[in-house]
Amino acid sequence: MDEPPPSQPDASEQSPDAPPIDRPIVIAANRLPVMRTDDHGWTPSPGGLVRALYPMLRESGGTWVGWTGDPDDAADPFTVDGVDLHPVAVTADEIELYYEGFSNDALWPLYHDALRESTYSIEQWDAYRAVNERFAITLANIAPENSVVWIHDYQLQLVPGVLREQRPDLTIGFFLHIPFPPVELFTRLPWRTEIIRGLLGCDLVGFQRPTGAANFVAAAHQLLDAEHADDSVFYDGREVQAGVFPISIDVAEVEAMAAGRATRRQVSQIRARLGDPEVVMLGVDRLDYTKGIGLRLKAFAKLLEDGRLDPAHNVMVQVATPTREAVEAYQDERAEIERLVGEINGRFSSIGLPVVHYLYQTLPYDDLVALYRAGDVMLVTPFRDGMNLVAKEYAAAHIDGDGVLVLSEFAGAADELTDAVLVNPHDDRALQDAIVEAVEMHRHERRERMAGLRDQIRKSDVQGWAHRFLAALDAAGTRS
Ligand code: ADQ
Repeated sequence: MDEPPPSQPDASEQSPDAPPIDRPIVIAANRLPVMRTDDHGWTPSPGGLVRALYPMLRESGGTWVGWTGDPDDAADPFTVDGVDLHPVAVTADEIELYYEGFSNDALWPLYHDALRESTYSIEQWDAYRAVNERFAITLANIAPENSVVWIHDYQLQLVPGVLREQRPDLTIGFFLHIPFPPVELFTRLPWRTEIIRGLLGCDLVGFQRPTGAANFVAAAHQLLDAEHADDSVFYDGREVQAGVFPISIDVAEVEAMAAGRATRRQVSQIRARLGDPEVVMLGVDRLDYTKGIGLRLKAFAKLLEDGRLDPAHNVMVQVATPTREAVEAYQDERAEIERLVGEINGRFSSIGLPVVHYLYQTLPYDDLVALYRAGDVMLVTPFRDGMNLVAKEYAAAHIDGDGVLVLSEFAGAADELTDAVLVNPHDDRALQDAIVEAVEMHRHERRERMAGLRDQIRKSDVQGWAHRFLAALDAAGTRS
Protein backbone atom coordinates (compact mmCIF):
# COMPACT_ATOMS: atom_id res chain seq x y z
CA MET A 1 0.00 0.00 0.00
CA ASP A 2 1.16 3.57 -0.69
CA GLU A 3 2.41 5.62 2.23
CA PRO A 4 0.05 8.51 3.03
CA PRO A 5 1.47 11.89 2.01
CA PRO A 6 3.20 13.53 5.01
CA SER A 7 0.71 16.43 5.17
CA GLN A 8 -2.23 14.03 5.72
CA PRO A 9 -3.07 13.45 9.40
CA ASP A 10 -2.81 9.85 10.49
CA ALA A 11 -6.26 8.20 10.52
CA SER A 12 -5.87 7.44 14.22
CA GLU A 13 -5.39 11.17 14.89
CA GLN A 14 -8.51 12.18 13.00
CA SER A 15 -11.19 13.82 15.08
CA PRO A 16 -14.40 11.75 15.31
CA ASP A 17 -16.15 14.87 13.99
CA ALA A 18 -14.11 14.87 10.77
CA PRO A 19 -16.25 14.30 7.65
CA PRO A 20 -15.72 11.04 5.78
CA ILE A 21 -14.84 12.78 2.50
CA ASP A 22 -12.14 15.21 1.35
CA ARG A 23 -14.31 17.54 -0.72
CA PRO A 24 -15.92 20.70 0.70
CA ILE A 25 -19.46 20.13 2.05
CA VAL A 26 -22.40 22.51 1.66
CA ILE A 27 -25.68 21.80 3.46
CA ALA A 28 -29.04 23.32 2.50
CA ALA A 29 -32.10 23.05 4.73
CA ASN A 30 -35.19 25.21 5.18
CA ARG A 31 -33.74 26.55 8.44
CA LEU A 32 -30.21 27.61 9.30
CA PRO A 33 -28.73 25.57 12.16
CA VAL A 34 -28.50 28.59 14.48
CA MET A 35 -30.87 30.78 16.47
CA ARG A 36 -30.54 34.30 17.84
CA THR A 37 -29.34 34.79 21.41
CA ASP A 38 -30.62 37.51 23.76
CA ASP A 39 -27.50 39.60 23.13
CA HIS A 40 -28.14 39.56 19.33
CA GLY A 41 -25.55 36.86 18.62
CA TRP A 42 -26.16 33.34 17.26
CA THR A 43 -25.93 29.92 18.83
CA PRO A 44 -26.41 26.44 17.29
CA SER A 45 -30.08 25.41 17.59
CA PRO A 46 -31.16 22.21 19.33
CA GLY A 47 -32.13 19.23 17.20
CA GLY A 48 -30.56 15.97 16.05
CA LEU A 49 -29.76 17.08 12.51
CA VAL A 50 -27.80 20.06 13.74
CA ARG A 51 -26.05 17.95 16.38
CA ALA A 52 -24.99 15.49 13.66
CA LEU A 53 -23.88 17.89 10.96
CA TYR A 54 -22.66 20.99 12.76
CA PRO A 55 -19.53 19.49 14.39
CA MET A 56 -18.59 18.03 11.01
CA LEU A 57 -18.94 21.39 9.25
CA ARG A 58 -17.04 23.06 12.08
CA GLU A 59 -14.21 20.57 11.66
CA SER A 60 -14.02 20.95 7.89
CA GLY A 61 -14.96 24.64 7.57
CA GLY A 62 -18.20 23.83 5.75
CA THR A 63 -21.17 25.93 4.70
CA TRP A 64 -24.93 25.90 5.48
CA VAL A 65 -27.60 27.66 3.44
CA GLY A 66 -31.05 28.29 4.96
CA TRP A 67 -33.68 30.67 6.27
CA THR A 68 -33.07 32.43 9.63
CA GLY A 69 -36.66 31.89 10.76
CA ASP A 70 -37.62 35.58 10.71
CA PRO A 71 -39.73 37.01 7.88
CA ASP A 72 -37.96 39.29 5.39
CA ASP A 73 -34.66 38.64 7.12
CA ALA A 74 -32.00 39.38 4.51
CA ALA A 75 -29.02 39.05 6.86
CA ASP A 76 -25.56 39.07 5.28
CA PRO A 77 -23.58 35.83 5.35
CA PHE A 78 -21.92 35.27 8.71
CA THR A 79 -19.76 32.70 10.49
CA VAL A 80 -20.46 30.87 13.74
CA ASP A 81 -17.75 28.56 15.15
CA GLY A 82 -16.03 28.38 11.77
CA VAL A 83 -19.20 27.40 9.87
CA ASP A 84 -20.18 29.77 7.04
CA LEU A 85 -23.88 30.54 7.15
CA HIS A 86 -25.70 31.95 4.13
CA PRO A 87 -29.21 33.20 4.92
CA VAL A 88 -31.89 32.94 2.24
CA ALA A 89 -34.52 35.66 2.67
CA VAL A 90 -38.15 34.49 2.83
CA THR A 91 -40.89 37.14 2.90
CA ALA A 92 -43.90 37.07 5.21
CA ASP A 93 -46.14 36.24 2.22
CA GLU A 94 -43.85 33.42 1.20
CA ILE A 95 -43.90 31.96 4.71
CA GLU A 96 -47.67 31.75 4.35
CA LEU A 97 -47.62 30.36 0.80
CA TYR A 98 -44.38 28.35 0.49
CA TYR A 99 -44.02 27.12 4.09
CA GLU A 100 -47.42 26.97 5.78
CA GLY A 101 -49.21 26.51 2.46
CA PHE A 102 -47.48 24.31 -0.11
CA SER A 103 -45.03 22.56 2.25
CA ASN A 104 -47.29 21.96 5.21
CA ASP A 105 -50.82 22.02 3.79
CA ALA A 106 -50.21 20.30 0.43
CA LEU A 107 -47.07 18.11 0.61
CA TRP A 108 -47.12 17.14 4.30
CA PRO A 109 -50.60 15.54 4.31
CA LEU A 110 -50.13 13.98 0.85
CA TYR A 111 -46.80 12.40 1.83
CA HIS A 112 -48.40 11.05 5.04
CA ASP A 113 -50.97 8.78 3.44
CA ALA A 114 -53.26 11.75 2.60
CA LEU A 115 -54.41 11.74 6.23
CA ARG A 116 -55.91 15.18 5.64
CA GLU A 117 -57.15 16.68 2.38
CA SER A 118 -54.33 18.66 0.75
CA THR A 119 -54.84 22.21 -0.49
CA TYR A 120 -53.50 22.61 -4.03
CA SER A 121 -53.18 26.24 -5.01
CA ILE A 122 -51.24 27.78 -7.85
CA GLU A 123 -50.22 30.77 -5.67
CA GLN A 124 -48.71 28.41 -3.14
CA TRP A 125 -46.94 26.44 -5.85
CA ASP A 126 -45.52 29.63 -7.40
CA ALA A 127 -44.14 30.69 -4.02
CA TYR A 128 -42.66 27.20 -3.43
CA ARG A 129 -40.95 27.37 -6.81
CA ALA A 130 -39.67 30.90 -6.22
CA VAL A 131 -38.18 30.08 -2.81
CA ASN A 132 -36.64 26.86 -4.16
CA GLU A 133 -35.07 28.80 -7.04
CA ARG A 134 -33.69 31.32 -4.55
CA PHE A 135 -32.07 28.52 -2.54
CA ALA A 136 -30.62 26.99 -5.73
CA ILE A 137 -29.17 30.29 -6.91
CA THR A 138 -27.60 30.97 -3.52
CA LEU A 139 -26.05 27.49 -3.61
CA ALA A 140 -24.86 27.95 -7.20
CA ASN A 141 -23.15 31.21 -6.21
CA ILE A 142 -21.35 29.96 -3.14
CA ALA A 143 -20.63 26.22 -3.53
CA PRO A 144 -16.89 25.68 -4.13
CA GLU A 145 -15.87 23.97 -7.39
CA ASN A 146 -16.54 20.20 -7.25
CA SER A 147 -18.04 20.37 -3.79
CA VAL A 148 -20.68 18.09 -2.33
CA VAL A 149 -24.09 19.68 -1.71
CA TRP A 150 -26.53 17.95 0.63
CA ILE A 151 -30.10 19.25 0.50
CA HIS A 152 -32.69 18.39 3.15
CA ASP A 153 -36.37 17.65 3.07
CA TYR A 154 -39.69 18.21 1.38
CA GLN A 155 -39.56 22.02 1.45
CA LEU A 156 -36.66 21.99 -1.07
CA GLN A 157 -37.43 19.29 -3.64
CA LEU A 158 -36.96 21.57 -6.67
CA VAL A 159 -33.51 22.75 -5.59
CA PRO A 160 -31.47 19.82 -7.03
CA GLY A 161 -32.91 20.26 -10.55
CA VAL A 162 -32.25 24.02 -10.75
CA LEU A 163 -28.81 23.64 -9.17
CA ARG A 164 -27.80 20.86 -11.58
CA GLU A 165 -28.54 23.16 -14.55
CA GLN A 166 -26.42 25.95 -13.11
CA ARG A 167 -23.57 23.89 -11.68
CA PRO A 168 -22.99 20.54 -13.38
CA ASP A 169 -19.64 20.22 -11.56
CA LEU A 170 -21.32 19.67 -8.17
CA THR A 171 -22.21 16.39 -6.53
CA ILE A 172 -25.78 16.81 -5.33
CA GLY A 173 -27.58 14.75 -2.70
CA PHE A 174 -31.01 15.02 -1.11
CA PHE A 175 -32.46 13.38 2.00
CA LEU A 176 -36.20 13.17 2.52
CA HIS A 177 -37.01 13.07 6.25
CA ILE A 178 -40.65 12.13 5.70
CA PRO A 179 -42.16 9.22 3.75
CA PHE A 180 -42.27 9.28 -0.06
CA PRO A 181 -45.84 8.24 -0.90
CA PRO A 182 -46.97 5.44 -3.19
CA VAL A 183 -47.46 6.49 -6.83
CA GLU A 184 -51.25 6.30 -6.54
CA LEU A 185 -51.15 9.09 -3.96
CA PHE A 186 -48.20 11.03 -5.36
CA THR A 187 -49.83 11.43 -8.76
CA ARG A 188 -52.64 13.47 -7.17
CA LEU A 189 -50.18 16.35 -6.94
CA PRO A 190 -50.79 18.73 -9.85
CA TRP A 191 -47.03 19.46 -10.02
CA ARG A 192 -45.89 15.84 -9.59
CA THR A 193 -43.69 15.85 -12.72
CA GLU A 194 -41.89 19.03 -11.71
CA ILE A 195 -41.16 17.58 -8.26
CA ILE A 196 -39.76 14.33 -9.68
CA ARG A 197 -37.67 16.27 -12.21
CA GLY A 198 -36.37 18.40 -9.36
CA LEU A 199 -35.24 15.38 -7.37
CA LEU A 200 -33.67 13.79 -10.45
CA GLY A 201 -31.14 16.63 -10.45
CA CYS A 202 -29.40 14.62 -7.69
CA ASP A 203 -26.67 12.00 -7.79
CA LEU A 204 -28.20 10.37 -4.71
CA VAL A 205 -31.65 10.68 -3.15
CA GLY A 206 -31.89 9.19 0.36
CA PHE A 207 -35.00 7.85 2.11
CA GLN A 208 -35.79 6.59 5.61
CA ARG A 209 -37.31 3.26 4.50
CA PRO A 210 -36.98 0.94 1.49
CA THR A 211 -40.62 1.68 0.58
CA GLY A 212 -39.78 5.39 0.14
CA ALA A 213 -36.96 4.59 -2.28
CA ALA A 214 -39.12 2.10 -4.21
CA ASN A 215 -42.01 4.59 -4.44
CA PHE A 216 -39.69 7.27 -5.80
CA VAL A 217 -38.19 4.97 -8.45
CA ALA A 218 -41.69 3.86 -9.48
CA ALA A 219 -42.89 7.49 -9.74
CA ALA A 220 -39.90 8.46 -11.92
CA HIS A 221 -40.63 5.51 -14.18
CA GLN A 222 -44.35 6.17 -14.44
CA LEU A 223 -44.22 9.93 -14.86
CA LEU A 224 -41.09 10.40 -16.96
CA ASP A 225 -40.68 6.97 -18.46
CA ALA A 226 -37.23 6.91 -16.84
CA GLU A 227 -35.34 3.63 -17.12
CA HIS A 228 -34.57 2.03 -13.79
CA ALA A 229 -32.61 -0.87 -12.39
CA ASP A 230 -32.70 -1.90 -8.72
CA ASP A 231 -32.02 1.28 -6.82
CA SER A 232 -31.07 3.56 -9.72
CA VAL A 233 -32.96 5.75 -12.15
CA PHE A 234 -31.45 6.74 -15.51
CA TYR A 235 -32.56 10.16 -16.63
CA ASP A 236 -31.18 12.85 -18.90
CA GLY A 237 -27.99 10.84 -19.54
CA ARG A 238 -27.22 10.50 -15.83
CA GLU A 239 -27.66 7.89 -13.11
CA VAL A 240 -29.59 8.92 -10.00
CA GLN A 241 -29.31 6.55 -7.08
CA ALA A 242 -32.10 6.00 -4.56
CA GLY A 243 -30.71 4.83 -1.23
CA VAL A 244 -32.03 3.95 2.22
CA PHE A 245 -30.49 5.78 5.20
CA PRO A 246 -32.58 5.47 8.37
CA ILE A 247 -31.82 8.51 10.53
CA SER A 248 -30.95 8.18 14.20
CA ILE A 249 -30.10 10.19 17.31
CA ASP A 250 -27.00 11.17 19.26
CA VAL A 251 -27.09 8.05 21.42
CA ALA A 252 -24.06 8.98 23.55
CA GLU A 253 -25.53 12.38 24.38
CA VAL A 254 -28.87 10.96 25.51
CA GLU A 255 -27.15 8.24 27.54
CA ALA A 256 -24.89 10.78 29.25
CA MET A 257 -27.89 12.99 30.11
CA ALA A 258 -29.85 10.00 31.39
CA ALA A 259 -26.95 8.96 33.64
CA GLY A 260 -26.51 12.38 35.26
CA ARG A 261 -27.30 12.78 38.96
CA ALA A 262 -29.63 15.70 38.25
CA THR A 263 -31.66 13.53 35.88
CA ARG A 264 -31.98 10.75 38.42
CA ARG A 265 -33.22 13.24 41.02
CA GLN A 266 -35.64 14.67 38.48
CA VAL A 267 -37.01 11.18 37.69
CA SER A 268 -37.92 10.56 41.36
CA GLN A 269 -39.49 14.02 41.57
CA ILE A 270 -41.59 13.42 38.46
CA ARG A 271 -42.90 10.09 39.75
CA ALA A 272 -43.64 11.57 43.18
CA ARG A 273 -45.54 14.48 41.64
CA LEU A 274 -47.59 12.05 39.59
CA GLY A 275 -48.67 10.39 42.85
CA ASP A 276 -46.16 7.49 42.65
CA PRO A 277 -48.33 5.43 40.32
CA GLU A 278 -47.43 1.87 39.40
CA VAL A 279 -47.24 2.69 35.72
CA VAL A 280 -46.35 5.95 34.01
CA MET A 281 -47.38 5.95 30.36
CA LEU A 282 -45.78 8.56 28.18
CA GLY A 283 -46.41 10.29 24.87
CA VAL A 284 -44.00 12.92 23.44
CA ASP A 285 -44.74 14.42 20.04
CA ARG A 286 -45.03 17.54 18.01
CA LEU A 287 -48.76 18.25 18.09
CA ASP A 288 -49.27 16.87 14.60
CA TYR A 289 -52.25 14.93 13.27
CA THR A 290 -49.89 12.29 11.87
CA LYS A 291 -48.71 11.31 15.35
CA GLY A 292 -51.90 9.58 16.52
CA ILE A 293 -52.12 11.40 19.88
CA GLY A 294 -55.93 11.37 19.96
CA LEU A 295 -55.94 7.69 19.10
CA ARG A 296 -53.80 6.75 22.07
CA LEU A 297 -55.85 8.94 24.41
CA LYS A 298 -59.01 7.19 23.22
CA ALA A 299 -57.39 3.77 23.71
CA PHE A 300 -56.39 4.76 27.25
CA ALA A 301 -59.92 6.02 27.99
CA LYS A 302 -61.48 2.78 26.72
CA LEU A 303 -59.15 0.71 28.91
CA LEU A 304 -60.15 2.77 31.97
CA GLU A 305 -63.81 2.51 31.05
CA ASP A 306 -63.63 -1.27 30.60
CA GLY A 307 -61.73 -1.67 33.86
CA ARG A 308 -58.71 -3.17 32.09
CA LEU A 309 -56.58 -0.37 33.59
CA ASP A 310 -57.12 1.11 37.03
CA PRO A 311 -56.91 4.93 37.18
CA ALA A 312 -55.52 4.67 40.71
CA HIS A 313 -52.40 2.92 39.39
CA ASN A 314 -51.94 4.08 35.80
CA VAL A 315 -51.33 7.64 34.65
CA MET A 316 -50.56 9.07 31.27
CA VAL A 317 -48.26 12.01 30.58
CA GLN A 318 -48.65 13.57 27.14
CA VAL A 319 -46.20 16.28 26.12
CA ALA A 320 -47.10 17.98 22.86
CA THR A 321 -44.84 20.57 21.24
CA PRO A 322 -46.60 23.54 19.63
CA THR A 323 -46.08 23.37 15.87
CA ARG A 324 -47.47 24.97 12.65
CA GLU A 325 -50.07 26.82 14.69
CA ALA A 326 -51.12 28.96 11.73
CA VAL A 327 -52.34 25.92 9.76
CA GLU A 328 -56.03 25.14 10.34
CA ALA A 329 -55.64 21.36 10.48
CA TYR A 330 -53.24 21.83 13.41
CA GLN A 331 -55.64 24.12 15.25
CA ASP A 332 -58.39 21.50 14.84
CA GLU A 333 -56.11 18.71 16.03
CA ARG A 334 -55.13 20.67 19.13
CA ALA A 335 -58.76 21.42 19.97
CA GLU A 336 -59.67 17.73 19.63
CA ILE A 337 -56.76 16.56 21.82
CA GLU A 338 -57.53 19.12 24.52
CA ARG A 339 -61.20 18.13 24.45
CA LEU A 340 -60.24 14.46 24.91
CA VAL A 341 -57.85 15.24 27.78
CA GLY A 342 -60.60 17.23 29.52
CA GLU A 343 -63.17 14.48 28.98
CA ILE A 344 -60.90 11.70 30.26
CA ASN A 345 -59.81 13.70 33.31
CA GLY A 346 -63.40 14.69 34.05
CA ARG A 347 -64.47 11.05 34.09
CA PHE A 348 -61.55 9.21 35.66
CA SER A 349 -59.44 11.57 37.80
CA SER A 350 -59.72 12.16 41.52
CA ILE A 351 -58.97 15.42 43.29
CA GLY A 352 -55.27 16.23 43.10
CA LEU A 353 -54.61 13.18 40.91
CA PRO A 354 -55.41 13.73 37.25
CA VAL A 355 -55.18 10.57 35.20
CA VAL A 356 -53.82 12.43 32.14
CA HIS A 357 -51.14 15.08 32.55
CA TYR A 358 -50.99 17.18 29.42
CA LEU A 359 -48.34 19.76 28.56
CA TYR A 360 -48.61 21.86 25.41
CA GLN A 361 -44.98 22.96 25.65
CA THR A 362 -41.54 22.55 24.18
CA LEU A 363 -39.29 21.17 26.89
CA PRO A 364 -35.51 21.45 27.21
CA TYR A 365 -33.83 18.25 26.02
CA ASP A 366 -32.60 17.24 29.49
CA ASP A 367 -36.13 17.54 30.92
CA LEU A 368 -37.35 15.35 28.09
CA VAL A 369 -34.68 12.74 28.86
CA ALA A 370 -35.75 12.72 32.53
CA LEU A 371 -39.34 12.16 31.42
CA TYR A 372 -38.28 9.29 29.17
CA ARG A 373 -36.54 7.70 32.13
CA ALA A 374 -39.59 8.20 34.30
CA GLY A 375 -41.85 6.55 31.71
CA ASP A 376 -42.56 2.84 32.17
CA VAL A 377 -44.43 2.55 28.87
CA MET A 378 -43.75 4.82 25.90
CA LEU A 379 -46.57 5.16 23.39
CA VAL A 380 -45.43 6.06 19.86
CA THR A 381 -48.50 5.55 17.72
CA PRO A 382 -48.29 7.61 14.50
CA PHE A 383 -50.57 6.86 11.57
CA ARG A 384 -47.48 7.47 9.41
CA ASP A 385 -44.02 8.81 10.30
CA GLY A 386 -40.76 9.02 8.33
CA MET A 387 -38.73 7.65 11.24
CA ASN A 388 -39.80 8.94 14.71
CA LEU A 389 -36.82 9.89 16.82
CA VAL A 390 -38.79 9.87 20.07
CA ALA A 391 -38.89 6.05 19.92
CA LYS A 392 -35.10 5.95 19.64
CA GLU A 393 -34.58 8.60 22.34
CA TYR A 394 -36.74 6.59 24.76
CA ALA A 395 -34.60 3.47 24.28
CA ALA A 396 -31.36 5.47 24.58
CA ALA A 397 -32.55 7.09 27.83
CA HIS A 398 -33.36 3.72 29.45
CA ILE A 399 -29.85 3.00 30.66
CA ASP A 400 -31.58 1.11 33.51
CA GLY A 401 -32.47 -1.56 30.93
CA ASP A 402 -36.18 -1.39 31.76
CA GLY A 403 -39.23 0.17 30.06
CA VAL A 404 -41.51 -0.91 27.20
CA LEU A 405 -41.93 0.79 23.84
CA VAL A 406 -45.28 0.47 22.06
CA LEU A 407 -44.56 1.41 18.46
CA SER A 408 -46.72 1.87 15.38
CA GLU A 409 -45.83 -0.30 12.39
CA PHE A 410 -46.29 2.86 10.33
CA ALA A 411 -43.25 4.63 11.83
CA GLY A 412 -39.96 4.16 9.96
CA ALA A 413 -38.43 3.17 13.31
CA ALA A 414 -40.47 -0.06 13.22
CA ASP A 415 -38.07 -1.50 10.59
CA GLU A 416 -35.24 -1.45 13.13
CA LEU A 417 -36.91 -1.49 16.54
CA THR A 418 -38.43 -4.93 16.23
CA ASP A 419 -38.17 -5.52 20.01
CA ALA A 420 -40.89 -2.95 20.58
CA VAL A 421 -44.53 -4.03 20.97
CA LEU A 422 -45.43 -3.32 17.35
CA VAL A 423 -49.00 -2.36 16.64
CA ASN A 424 -51.33 -1.23 13.87
CA PRO A 425 -52.74 1.98 15.36
CA HIS A 426 -55.71 1.93 12.98
CA ASP A 427 -56.94 -1.15 14.84
CA ASP A 428 -58.54 0.14 18.09
CA ARG A 429 -58.69 -3.20 19.79
CA ALA A 430 -55.09 -4.09 18.83
CA LEU A 431 -53.87 -0.78 20.26
CA GLN A 432 -55.72 -1.36 23.53
CA ASP A 433 -54.30 -4.89 23.74
CA ALA A 434 -50.78 -3.62 22.98
CA ILE A 435 -51.02 -1.11 25.85
CA VAL A 436 -52.23 -3.79 28.27
CA GLU A 437 -49.50 -6.15 27.07
CA ALA A 438 -46.90 -3.44 27.76
CA VAL A 439 -48.33 -2.61 31.20
CA GLU A 440 -48.52 -6.25 32.27
CA MET A 441 -45.28 -7.43 30.67
CA HIS A 442 -43.09 -9.52 32.94
CA ARG A 443 -39.89 -7.84 34.10
CA HIS A 444 -37.74 -10.50 32.42
CA GLU A 445 -39.33 -9.91 29.01
CA ARG A 446 -39.19 -6.12 29.45
CA ARG A 447 -35.46 -6.26 30.09
CA GLU A 448 -34.83 -8.62 27.21
CA ARG A 449 -36.73 -6.42 24.75
CA MET A 450 -35.10 -3.22 26.03
CA ALA A 451 -31.66 -4.82 25.63
CA GLY A 452 -32.58 -5.59 22.01
CA LEU A 453 -33.75 -2.02 21.38
CA ARG A 454 -30.64 -0.55 22.94
CA ASP A 455 -28.32 -2.84 20.96
CA GLN A 456 -30.05 -1.76 17.80
CA ILE A 457 -29.80 2.01 18.35
CA ARG A 458 -26.20 1.79 19.53
CA LYS A 459 -25.31 0.21 16.19
CA SER A 460 -26.39 3.29 14.28
CA ASP A 461 -26.31 6.78 15.72
CA VAL A 462 -26.89 10.03 13.88
CA GLN A 463 -23.19 10.64 13.29
CA GLY A 464 -22.96 7.24 11.57
CA TRP A 465 -26.02 8.13 9.49
CA ALA A 466 -24.44 11.37 8.24
CA HIS A 467 -21.15 9.63 7.47
CA ARG A 468 -22.86 6.85 5.54
CA PHE A 469 -24.89 9.31 3.48
CA LEU A 470 -21.92 11.53 2.65
CA ALA A 471 -19.67 8.58 1.76
CA ALA A 472 -22.38 7.19 -0.56
CA LEU A 473 -22.95 10.63 -2.08
CA ASP A 474 -19.25 11.13 -2.69
CA ALA A 475 -19.06 7.74 -4.39
CA ALA A 476 -22.19 8.42 -6.48
CA GLY A 477 -20.78 11.75 -7.64
CA THR A 478 -17.43 10.29 -8.54
CA ARG A 479 -19.09 7.52 -10.55
CA SER A 480 -21.49 9.57 -12.64
P1 ADQ B 1 -40.68 15.15 13.47
O1 ADQ B 1 -41.99 14.93 12.81
O2 ADQ B 1 -40.51 16.44 14.16
O3 ADQ B 1 -39.47 14.94 12.46
P2 ADQ B 1 -39.55 13.12 15.41
O4 ADQ B 1 -38.68 12.23 14.63
O5 ADQ B 1 -40.32 12.39 16.46
O6 ADQ B 1 -40.61 13.92 14.54
O7 ADQ B 1 -38.67 14.21 16.11
C1 ADQ B 1 -39.20 15.07 17.05
C2 ADQ B 1 -38.06 15.68 17.86
O8 ADQ B 1 -38.62 16.72 18.62
C3 ADQ B 1 -37.43 14.68 18.81
O9 ADQ B 1 -36.04 14.77 18.73
C4 ADQ B 1 -37.95 15.09 20.18
O10 ADQ B 1 -36.99 15.00 21.21
C5 ADQ B 1 -38.33 16.54 19.98
N1 ADQ B 1 -39.55 16.84 20.78
C6 ADQ B 1 -40.75 16.29 20.66
N2 ADQ B 1 -41.61 16.81 21.56
C7 ADQ B 1 -40.90 17.69 22.27
C8 ADQ B 1 -41.22 18.58 23.35
N3 ADQ B 1 -42.43 18.68 23.88
N4 ADQ B 1 -40.24 19.38 23.81
C9 ADQ B 1 -39.00 19.32 23.26
N5 ADQ B 1 -38.65 18.52 22.25
C10 ADQ B 1 -39.58 17.72 21.76
C11 ADQ B 1 -39.33 14.64 11.06
C12 ADQ B 1 -40.07 13.42 10.56
C13 ADQ B 1 -39.70 12.21 11.41
C14 ADQ B 1 -38.19 12.01 11.37
C15 ADQ B 1 -37.47 13.30 11.69
C16 ADQ B 1 -35.96 13.17 11.47
O11 ADQ B 1 -41.48 13.63 10.61
O12 ADQ B 1 -40.36 11.05 10.95
O13 ADQ B 1 -37.83 11.04 12.34
O14 ADQ B 1 -37.93 14.37 10.88
O15 ADQ B 1 -35.68 12.74 10.19
